[in-house]
Amino acid sequence: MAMHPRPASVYGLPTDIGAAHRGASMGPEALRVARLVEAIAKRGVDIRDEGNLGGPRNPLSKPVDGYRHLDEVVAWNRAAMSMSARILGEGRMPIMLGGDHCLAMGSITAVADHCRAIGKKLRVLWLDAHADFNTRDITPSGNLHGMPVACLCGLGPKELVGLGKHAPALRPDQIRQIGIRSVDAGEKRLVREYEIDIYDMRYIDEIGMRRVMEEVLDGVDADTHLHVSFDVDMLDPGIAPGTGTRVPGGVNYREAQLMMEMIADTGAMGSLDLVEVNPALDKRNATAKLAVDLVESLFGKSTLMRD
Ligand SMILES: [Mn+2]
Repeated sequence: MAMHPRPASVYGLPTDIGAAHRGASMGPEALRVARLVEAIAKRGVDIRDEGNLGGPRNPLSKPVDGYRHLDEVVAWNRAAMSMSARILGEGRMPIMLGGDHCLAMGSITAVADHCRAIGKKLRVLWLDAHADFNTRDITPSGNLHGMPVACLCGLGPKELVGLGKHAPALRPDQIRQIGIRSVDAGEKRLVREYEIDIYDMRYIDEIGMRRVMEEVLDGVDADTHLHVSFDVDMLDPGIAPGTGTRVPGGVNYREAQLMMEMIADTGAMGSLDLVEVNPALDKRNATAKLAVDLVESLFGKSTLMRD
């Protein structure tokens, strides 16, 4: 497929409102310090930095009725949804810098509304160590960054399930999860019930990343909007230590590059989340730098000798 780099706009959500550890609130600056915007511009993309949005501070309170910080999470997600919707309305690609992964509810709801309005197919690639399919009844922690996929599929508090113009925002068959290796017991039952398409680490080990990505991208065409929701904890903690919920045995450097290159080859990426970079846990900004390196590949920089 021909590559036309589409214009893009970056914005940051400096909050860790849905997470157990503080620090993901520093993610947007860490990614800018690692020269994210310059790296994308170097790919020939017309890119703007819209700066950071504001929102309620993290009160560090206990869960109430199974949810921690629900009102604050709703406020941040409304901000994300409006900004992503505005950027999509300008014909540009929204790149949301988290922040923790609960913010993908807002960004993806905006994308889902946009695709419905213009009649495009939507596929969401959820790159993560975790399925993020918890609910109030099964969550071990009450942290909303473990619940965004469930909420997007209609399972969750009405304020989040009903963020956008259409609820639920997504059908389970629009989602592909890759890199998964930590799923809570109740969550396992739910993802089976909802038939979420999960490419876990064992499957990646067994059939290899190339075939995994061929399956993940099967059917993607010029009429498909690909949303990439990239939680850096998908990566092996040995190469990406700067994140709050590290799980051993993640995607390695070459596998990650191949994923990004194969996504770039489709020419269909229409929106991107970069979440869970936590500089307080990082080593000399290595995780943000690696994320930027992978984003360059998402925007078509090949590590091979083909171009
Ligand atoms: Mn996640």
